[in-house]
Amino acid sequence: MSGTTGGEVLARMLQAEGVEQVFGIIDGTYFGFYSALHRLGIGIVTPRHETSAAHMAGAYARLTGKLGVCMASNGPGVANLLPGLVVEQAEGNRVLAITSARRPGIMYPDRGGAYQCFDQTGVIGKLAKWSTAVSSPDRLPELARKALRASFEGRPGVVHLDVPETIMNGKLEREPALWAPARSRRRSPLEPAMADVEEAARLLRQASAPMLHAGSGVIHAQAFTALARVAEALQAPVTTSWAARGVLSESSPLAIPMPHVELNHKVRNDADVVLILGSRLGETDWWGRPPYWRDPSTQRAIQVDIDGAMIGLNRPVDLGIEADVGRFLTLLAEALERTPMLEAQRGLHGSRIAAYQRRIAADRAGWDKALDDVAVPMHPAHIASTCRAVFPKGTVLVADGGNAAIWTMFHHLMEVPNTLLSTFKFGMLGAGPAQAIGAAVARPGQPVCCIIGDGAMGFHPQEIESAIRLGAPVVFIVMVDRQWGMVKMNQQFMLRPIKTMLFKHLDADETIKADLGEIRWDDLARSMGAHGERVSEAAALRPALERALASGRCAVVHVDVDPVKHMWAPGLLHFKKMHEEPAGR
Ligand SMILES: Cc1ncc(C[n+]2csc(CCOP(=O)(O)OP(=O)(O)O)c2C)c(N)n1
Ligand SMILES: [Mg+2]
Repeated sequence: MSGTTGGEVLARMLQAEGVEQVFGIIDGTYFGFYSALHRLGIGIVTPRHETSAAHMAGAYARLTGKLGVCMASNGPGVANLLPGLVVEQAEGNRVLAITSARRPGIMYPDRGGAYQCFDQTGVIGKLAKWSTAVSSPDRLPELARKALRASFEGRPGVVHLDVPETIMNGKLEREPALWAPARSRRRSPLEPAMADVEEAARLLRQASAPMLHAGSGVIHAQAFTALARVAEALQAPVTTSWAARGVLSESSPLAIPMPHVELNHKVRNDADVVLILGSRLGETDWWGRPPYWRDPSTQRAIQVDIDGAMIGLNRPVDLGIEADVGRFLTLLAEALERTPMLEAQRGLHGSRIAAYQRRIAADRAGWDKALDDVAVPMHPAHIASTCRAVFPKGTVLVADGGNAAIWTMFHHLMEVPNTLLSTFKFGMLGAGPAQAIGAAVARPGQPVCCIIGDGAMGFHPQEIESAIRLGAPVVFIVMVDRQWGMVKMNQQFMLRPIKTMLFKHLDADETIKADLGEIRWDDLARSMGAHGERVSEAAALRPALERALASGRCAVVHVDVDPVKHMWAPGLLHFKKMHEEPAGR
């Protein structure tokens, strides 16, 4: 007997990977694991629902570039973990889920009637990148190495290792040989071929209207500086996926913020050469297809992705490059900077950029007219605008909820890269509180701002107590319209479109189950030890937020918004269109 439990082996392997935090709820079935984490000085961050553990790990991974590890116990714990894993896989965050399982002899396959038991790898295997059950103590290090490799290879996502309670808590026969991470994985990032970098530089330089499109891959590669260098050298506009907003600071004249949806369509149609970076061009990028993007026959596409399976997935490419986006951008920047652009070309690009900037300013002026509305209850446009004035630059913002998230997106400006969290691919109401706490763990000592709908906040309000217990200074701003606002708006158009257009809303008895009762979020917050505020007037919002921030602890600001104005969020027609198959091929 070695005296070492399987759980301890796993904990040591995570320590060797540099894991500093694990998110999850404790259970006897993996005491061997979490007690070893504790002994080794690895933080255990405990939410009050397993799905929160997955979201915390995902947010932490996205903000730090590290591995996000979550854990859950067999049966109910894993069942509760599932929605979080589905979302984190869709969002593409690097999450390793470690779960306990019942003893091997009764679980795979289920003997019938086993307690707290279901086909965990069967279910998670369907939704994750990789999922395997450890079949014997001897194979634990090998399978854990495979899980770690899967975590770091290809598009980030969810990887799952299922470990029977008997292995988690039982002593191993022999002390296992643990390999350092670099002994079973590549050491350096995937380099692009220089010939491809030079070809990309040539195509982009010769373009009359080059553009860059960045997805979350740029965030995972933390390639913000290299991206800015390339955009600058080419004087090329940069569009992004919703999730990658701000990879180029939106204070740059080259940034085309996503809320300017029509302008995004225009830029994507003007461009004759497009460099696609760490993006699949999925549905929220309008599939890279006409009429939202120029026809591929007249627009050349260079696509760079860490995952070869993403290349040419939704739009054909002229030059596909499987490489680390950060390394590619650095080499491309060097190539472009070696031969500076001719003045005449710079002038041409400059006038195109200036025209885009005028459009951005005009859109913004239009949206900001709403800020003149000081009626009570508040116009929802005030909230994100006031947050920008109150929170320090670079504060992580979490946007959750239907129209609450839309209003937030249109009135926020992403000045610092990688400071925005939401579930842009999945639109998962209620992920925000856990993401916000994960962000606070990732950026200790910094406040986090979470703007959330009253429907969404109702999914996981218990995490206010987690924020208090963990000392996470999250300020939750709950937009209270007492309805499932986004869905109600859609419903009104389905039921009585003309009346909706004429009167802006239907009568109370004309909609179906779209209304909610009131929860006093400020009172609820106080009951858990958080700071609470309630505001209905625009002028009172700023001082309330300042008090919330100054409290230095978790705070909840209940903001009453006008329910009708709240329903008329900007850009709704674009999102409706986005759900339809684009006309062009
Ligand atoms: C978990 C989950 N359930 C259901 C939906 C469908 N849905 C999308 S928006 C929405 C209404 C959101 O209401 P609320 O959070 O109050 O935000 P509001 O639109 O009122 O600002 C619903 C139910 C969803 N996106 N996620
Ligand atoms: Mg609502």
